[in-house]
Amino acid sequence: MTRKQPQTVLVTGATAGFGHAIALLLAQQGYRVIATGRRQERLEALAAQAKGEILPFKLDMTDAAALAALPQSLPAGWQEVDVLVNNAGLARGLEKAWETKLEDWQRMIATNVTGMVEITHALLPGMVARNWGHVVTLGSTAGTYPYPGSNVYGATKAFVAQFMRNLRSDLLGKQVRATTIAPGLCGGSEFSQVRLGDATKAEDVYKGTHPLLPEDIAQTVAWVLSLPAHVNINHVEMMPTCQASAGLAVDRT
Ligand code: NDP
Ligand code: 8X3
Repeated sequence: MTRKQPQTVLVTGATAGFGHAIALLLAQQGYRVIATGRRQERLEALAAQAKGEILPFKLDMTDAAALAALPQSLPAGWQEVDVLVNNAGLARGLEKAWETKLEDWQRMIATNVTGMVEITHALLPGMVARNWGHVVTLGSTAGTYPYPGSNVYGATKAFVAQFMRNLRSDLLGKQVRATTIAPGLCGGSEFSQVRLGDATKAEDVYKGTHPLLPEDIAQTVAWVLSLPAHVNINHVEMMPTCQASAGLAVDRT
């Protein structure tokens, strides 16, 4: 199977962190990139900065009507999306389950689960009809390894991992690939600031560590896309060398 060139990629959450780095790298590599997010001015700045073609397209992942209107709402010439990078997402809070705000749980589910499946539902039929495509979704080590305060965030990422495995099952026999990328500790993005709502606390998360960086995630996305069309990377779990699973906890009180 020969690739159509250039490929059109839609990246969600391209205004910051991973999505920003993914959009820049893919544009530099010759992909036509549709960069989405809520902060329009950031999308414009990204397009201006890119060494390649980036279309800024404002999109709120909690706006079901806007997601359902895809791909027809994209400008002419941009409606055949070959690659969807489901990156937009967030964590809110690190409290124990009974101390959390319900609205934080609702927002994580609305963005990481509902928005992600709705945009996939909108774009996947075109890929299948053209028999060409790739869906790459950002999971997390939090979807596999439990930790205190992860409660709903980790559960949304477990949903991502299983949804993507199930997509692979449905896509058997189609030239449409499905990949989860599940990173661990990653700095250089707004993730901890959004989660904790406090710049100092967010900085402390990475103190004394050498975390993954958004560019590492971007390179991983570029790698899974670049492989020959018959190769599907199902799931990539990645951590910095300063991080590892530390076993089960025991209460000795
Ligand atoms: P950032 O906070 O830096 O970026 C998140 C992006 O998601 C922003 O561009 C933001 O855009 C977008 N976003 C959030 N809510 C919405 C919404 N309602 N509609 C549209 N866009 C939205 O986080 P990261 O880059 O670190 O995280 C990216 C993904 O990677 C997330 O899914 C996260 O869960 C996952 N991840 C992060 C890890 C980390 O340690 N950083 C590790 C493992 C996974 P805007 O606000 O402009 O709308
Ligand atoms: C982000 C990684 O460990 O903060 O998904 O949950 S973690």
